[in-house]
Amino acid sequence: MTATTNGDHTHGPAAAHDDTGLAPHVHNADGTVSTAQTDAGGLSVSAAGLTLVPESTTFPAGRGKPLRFHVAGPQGTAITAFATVHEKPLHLIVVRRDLSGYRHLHPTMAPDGTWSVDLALAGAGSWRAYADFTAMVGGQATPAVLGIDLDVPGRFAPVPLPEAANQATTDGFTVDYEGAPRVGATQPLLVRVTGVTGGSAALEPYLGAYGHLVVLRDGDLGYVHVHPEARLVDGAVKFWLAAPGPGRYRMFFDFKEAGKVRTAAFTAIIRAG
Ligand SMILES: [Cu+2]
Repeated sequence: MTATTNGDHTHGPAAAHDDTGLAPHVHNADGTVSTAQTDAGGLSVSAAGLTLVPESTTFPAGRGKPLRFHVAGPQGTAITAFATVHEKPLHLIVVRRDLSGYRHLHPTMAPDGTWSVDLALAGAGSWRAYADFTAMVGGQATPAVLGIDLDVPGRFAPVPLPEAANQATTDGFTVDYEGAPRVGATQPLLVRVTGVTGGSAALEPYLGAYGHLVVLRDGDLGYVHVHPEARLVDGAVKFWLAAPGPGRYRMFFDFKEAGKVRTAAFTAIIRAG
C-alpha cells in the first residue's frame, strides 16, 4: 500500500481547507504519517499572489478600535470572494509577539472586500495578526495564511513563555492533552476538557469540530496548520499535527461549552529527530 487517506484520517466537512494545508503524506505501518513538507505559515504579508493590506496598524492599549484590511489579489484589487472554511470565510488570530494575549476573531466583510472587526489589544508591544482564509481567485480556491504586525505604543513588559505542560486551566476548566508532536511526521493529539465539577465538559460544536487548535512557534511566530477531526474520539477532541521544525511552541485550544468559547494554552517543546 502506498499513500492513502483512510477512514482513521478524516478531515470532516471542511475537507477543502484541511487538504490544502496538508502536504503530500504517507501513512506508515506504525500508524504515524510522514509528510514531505510542513512549512510554517503566517510569516509573510504576501504569498500565493495575495497580499494583506491593513488600513491602520497602530492600536491603543486596552481600548477597542476597528481593525480594517483587505486581501489584494494579483492585480492589486481587493478580493471579494472567499470560501467558507471551518464555518467562516476568514479567521483572524491575534497574539502579542511574546505569545501572550491570544485572540481568535471572525471579521465581517463589506461588499467591496474590506474586512473589519473591533480589536482591543491588552498591552503595549508588537502584536502579530494572521488572516487564515481561502480566497477565490479566477475561480481557483487559493488558501493562505498572511501575517502583519500591529503596534501598541507604551511601556512593554514581555511575558516569559510558560513552562511546557500537558495540562492547562481556564475559567475553572481543566484541559489535558495527550500525544507527542514530532518534526515532519503528523501525529495525533487528543485534547480532553474537564468541567468545574470534575466530569467531562459538555463540549459543543465550534467551527465545524469540537475544538479549534492554533499552534505558533516561539522565535518567529510561524503558524502551524492543524487538522481537526469532526467528531469526538473517546470523549476527546482529536487533531493531527506535524511540527515544521524543532523548537518551543505555544498551542492555543479553543472550545465551546454552554455557548461560551474559552481558550486553553500549552507550551510544547519539540525536539529534533
Ligand atoms: Cu476562526
